[in-house]
Amino acid sequence: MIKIKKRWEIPESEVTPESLYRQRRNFIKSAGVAGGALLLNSFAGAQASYAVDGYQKKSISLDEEITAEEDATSYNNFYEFGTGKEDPKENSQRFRTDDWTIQVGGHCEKPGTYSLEDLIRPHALEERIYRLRCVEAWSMVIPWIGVPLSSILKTMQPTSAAKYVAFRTLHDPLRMPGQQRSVVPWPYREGLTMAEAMHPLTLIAVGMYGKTMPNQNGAPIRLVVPWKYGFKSIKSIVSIEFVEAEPKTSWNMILPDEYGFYSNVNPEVDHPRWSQKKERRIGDIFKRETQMFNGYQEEVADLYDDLDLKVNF
Ligand SMILES: Nc1nc2c(c(=O)[nH]1)N[C@H]1C(S)=C(S)[C@@H](COP(=O)(O)O)O[C@H]1N2
Ligand SMILES: [Mo]
Repeated sequence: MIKIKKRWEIPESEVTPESLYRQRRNFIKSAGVAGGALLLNSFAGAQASYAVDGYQKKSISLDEEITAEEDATSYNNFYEFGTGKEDPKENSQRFRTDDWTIQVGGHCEKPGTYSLEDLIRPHALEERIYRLRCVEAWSMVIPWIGVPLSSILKTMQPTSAAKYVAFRTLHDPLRMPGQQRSVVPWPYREGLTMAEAMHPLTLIAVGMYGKTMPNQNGAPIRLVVPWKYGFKSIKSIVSIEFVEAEPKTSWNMILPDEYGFYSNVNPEVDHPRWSQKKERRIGDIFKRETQMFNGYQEEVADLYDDLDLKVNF
């Protein structure tokens, strides 16, 4: 069988060597309690999030600078922890993600309650450097660590009745103080068509910048759909459901004229209140042109061959 190399694959030589990450693990272990932050990445004890430990680097060659980690972890949208850009970092630090489980249901052969370990461990972790383009016309370039959503969904054996995948975030106003106000009909929900969910670019992320996912970025497990506006990349997922009809999505429920189900990055379709032609890369002064499908046109355009993207915005 001839394996066609995808644009986002890079040579095997860049795979984190086994010995290197073993060393790193030993270092982390010996760092002990003093290395509080590092301990997040260790396997020891009840883990607060998924331990990122060795991964293969794959990315579409982006000749763009990676956004400063400090920016990507302190300028966030995560309304469960407040609506200001700096709120999620400030308000999520005590959020505990121990014993996280994900409910899988709907049209599949393997429904049930999955622990984070059960869900992720069977798959190889990959690093993917993706652009993330917020509907608010700013963007970042982030090295995510995760697993293609398709690998995970396949193990759940969706049936032919599954046409869409619906996702939900945790709803727990005591742990997520932003949910004490009804800015969003909680829980936050998102959805993809089956074809979008199974697309090789669609990632379930458990880490970024070589580390376990920070709380403010959607710990312990979030979606990353790089060709869609950022709000499709739902954080802190607790439910995955295979459904027949197009699922309700939070932003479409709030403002249906402004946010459609598809929400593909599209410089030709303006938001009713602002243009989508340009974006500001966080860290830059000047704006840059927004690219169709956020630059992933070559990979994803065929998913939408039969759709009018002005109607299905
Ligand atoms: N549960 C949940 N997921 C969410 C959001 C949210 O408010 N709640 N905000 C979305 C928006 S608008 C964007 S742009 C991205 C931001 O991800 P980042 O903070 O990691 O950059 O998360 C998305 N996922
Ligand atoms: Mo966003």
